[in-house]
Amino acid sequence: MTQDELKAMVGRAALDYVEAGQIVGVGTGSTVNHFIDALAGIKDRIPGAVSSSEASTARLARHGIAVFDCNAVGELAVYIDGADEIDGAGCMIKGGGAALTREKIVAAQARRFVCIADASKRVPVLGHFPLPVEVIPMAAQRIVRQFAALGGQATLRLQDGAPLVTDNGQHILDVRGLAIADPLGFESAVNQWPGVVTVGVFAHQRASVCLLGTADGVQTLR
Ligand code: ABF
Repeated sequence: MTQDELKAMVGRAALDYVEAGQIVGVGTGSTVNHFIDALAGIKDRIPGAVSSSEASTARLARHGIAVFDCNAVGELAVYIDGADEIDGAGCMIKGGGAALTREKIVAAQARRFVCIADASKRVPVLGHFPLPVEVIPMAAQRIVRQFAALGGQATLRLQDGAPLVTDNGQHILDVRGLAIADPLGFESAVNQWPGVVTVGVFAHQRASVCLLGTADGVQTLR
């Protein structure tokens, strides 16, 4: 099976976690795109979705699925999203698609986080994938130096030769060379650095369930 077929398989499997009559939290990325396409088949069973990015909002809208503002709805039963890495405790690195801030906001609003990913995303220790950190532009170079003090090499993410601008009007640093053995402590510490909008470690909002796409089918990790 190709990586895309594995993503499609877990995207479809995530439908089992969508509760009838409940608004569903929807993440961002190529795996979630498969989930959104599958969700279109059962859209009459749910009032709609809360989305974590402009890209997912546009895809949901194309399928005729209503998209609600976070502030217009209460607690969500479930948030379904992909990850760049996930460890054995359900802690993740996210943000490869630059949507980490809204992803963390919607995840925090949901009772349950269901992570959908192909098997390549499962790692023993987070940090091989460059850690995305959304930052206020004027703080970027000081934050680069703070990561250097921890042994990380942070670089500004570019798009078409210019700094990438997120949906929130901010910049992204990608940090290489970290081995994040204590995701909860690391996330709490970096959250305190002035100018950090969101660190792409999801430990406080870790996955309660992970649907992992493998050659043998969907593996459910809890
Ligand atoms: C989002 O999509 C991100 O947090 C993560 O960067 C990415 C996962 O990528 P994909 O599903 O495209 O492999 O959830």
